[in-house]
Amino acid sequence: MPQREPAGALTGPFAIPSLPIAVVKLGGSVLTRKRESEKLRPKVLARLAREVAEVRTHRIVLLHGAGGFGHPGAVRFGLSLPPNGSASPTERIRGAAIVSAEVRRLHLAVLRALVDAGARPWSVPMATHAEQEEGRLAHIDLDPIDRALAGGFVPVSFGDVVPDRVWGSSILSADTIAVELAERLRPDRVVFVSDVPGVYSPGAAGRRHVVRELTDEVYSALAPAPGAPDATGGIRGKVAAMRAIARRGVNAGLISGLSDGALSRALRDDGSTDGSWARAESSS
Ligand code: IP8
Repeated sequence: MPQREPAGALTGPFAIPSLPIAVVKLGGSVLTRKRESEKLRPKVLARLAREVAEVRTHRIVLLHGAGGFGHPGAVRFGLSLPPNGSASPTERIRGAAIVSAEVRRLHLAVLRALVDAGARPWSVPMATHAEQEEGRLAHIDLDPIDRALAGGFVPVSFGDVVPDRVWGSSILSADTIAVELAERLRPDRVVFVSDVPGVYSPGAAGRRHVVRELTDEVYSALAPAPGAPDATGGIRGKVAAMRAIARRGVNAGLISGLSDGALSRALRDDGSTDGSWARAESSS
């Protein structure tokens, strides 16, 4: 599928080589200890930032999740749900402000790690470029991502609390941003970096194995996951996003960021040595 050139691409000495685009989402589960509030994994973050900085085959658009900096608060204040009687509007607004501030602490740590690794990150917070309606994306302006790419930066966005026309505010997952980017930028792959080596086969407790190919059948068989607080659907939500990306004609992979070099491998060649992949479907 032909890639779209960023609008307003620079010319002359600032012209950026037209490499293919890859969207990479660093999951909150790998950057943080998701069950504990606001606990970064600094060594993992530094290594993943290096793997991103060393990419020479693609222009990277980077996303990251909220992990322990966003999900516990989002669940506590019910920000993925309609406002209800249990929290007053003022409490919900205060909750949104707290979660928004905490997620930005993680975002700053990601930007710092990328700068330290020699990359050129450019922050694009979607709270000022997106709007939701009853927890679903209603509008997103991806021009700032285009402009950052055209300027030679690595645009970096993240799952966030965003304005909601009906609920006041709600949660926008970076997985949803990834689906929108697949549609808009036509990257040659979207790589989700997680704390697991792939999607485990549904129902195979005890002798779990990683499913290599993520089909609609695999998705249907996945049960909603218990465990760490997750405001945006956990592994099932991620597989839904990967299937949506594949339907847009783009390969989507899920790999482990705890395994040294797996991200670099996922960006090389056809990228599918590790993890689980939803294969691009030919779009008509
Ligand atoms: O971790 C969730 O984003 P995700 C954003 O990409 C918040 O699903 C604030 C919980």
